[in-house]
Amino acid sequence: MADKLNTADISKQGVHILIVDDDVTVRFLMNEFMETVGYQAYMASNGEEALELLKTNPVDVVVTDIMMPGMDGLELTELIKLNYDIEVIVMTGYSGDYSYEEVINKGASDFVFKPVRFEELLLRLKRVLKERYLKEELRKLAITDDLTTLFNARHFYKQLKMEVDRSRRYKHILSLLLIDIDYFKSYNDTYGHLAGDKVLARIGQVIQSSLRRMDSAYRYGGEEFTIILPDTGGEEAIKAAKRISSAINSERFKPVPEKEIYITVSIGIAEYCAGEELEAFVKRADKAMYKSKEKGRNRITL
Ligand code: GH3
Ligand code: MG
Ligand code: MG
Ligand code: MG
Repeated sequence: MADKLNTADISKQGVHILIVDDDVTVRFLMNEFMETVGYQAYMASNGEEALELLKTNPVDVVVTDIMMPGMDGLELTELIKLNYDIEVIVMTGYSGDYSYEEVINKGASDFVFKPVRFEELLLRLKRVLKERYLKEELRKLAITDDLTTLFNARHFYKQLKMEVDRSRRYKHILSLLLIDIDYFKSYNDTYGHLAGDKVLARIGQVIQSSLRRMDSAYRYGGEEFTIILPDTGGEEAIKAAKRISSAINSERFKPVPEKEIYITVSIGIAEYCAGEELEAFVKRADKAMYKSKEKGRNRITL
């Protein structure tokens, strides 16, 4: 973790800062400072211009003046926090017109007094960037399955709900794959749980690399995986299932030096039916998967 933080700190080309101030001198001095430090900087002379810039540019942190003609820094902060995942640092005068509390309540991560001491701003910026990085890591951790690095089951239900809603609203087709490893208990019993874990991890990678760009894969349970296939009907889903199944089949595992083992999977497919409940949709994929088991395993059932 510590290593990664340092790397994040060092790779400054990746950091994009937007400076918003109606004072042209402040704007240009700040811009020069950011570029000296190694950050990529953009400039805007008011809130409206800043919002326009944000529409087309990737920005990590906005450093905004508070007193500006038109939209003030507080309103800008509020709008940014409402619409983007961007951090805001507010620059305020000593006049006392705005309080620290007000600034933070609008969603700003920090504030600095004007005239700005660059060393102080840099320290605050670094802290905000570090928190942003940690927040992102935490978000990823919460949706990732450790062993396979696929998404986890919690994220599966969230994404499936989103796709089902989208499918209902726009009448898009949608398919779901449920994949279960065949005779996995006997693999564990013969070669041990750790060897089994290695298989799961590799199968996770194989599944991930067999996906099309819009598809997403999840570890649904112990040795069960799901794949959401947006804009995909049953027949297309069969093709995807065949591709994944044969990619898994061609892997060779060596739990002990003298053995080479291949793994098969049973797959169930369901195409979303208009009006169907989420649970019923998943259940149909599960039923189809059990049909594949009944028919002798290493099968695909729609
Ligand atoms: P089937 O062909 O009917 O699917 O047989 P199976 O043995 O694969 O199925 P079953 O549902 O009876 O057992 C699943 C097994 O998967 C149980 C357990 O040994 C194994 N398993 C589940 N989660 C994990 C895991 O995280 N790591 C390892 N190594 N094994 C797991
Ligand atoms: Mg001003
Ligand atoms: Mg199972
Ligand atoms: Mg199984």
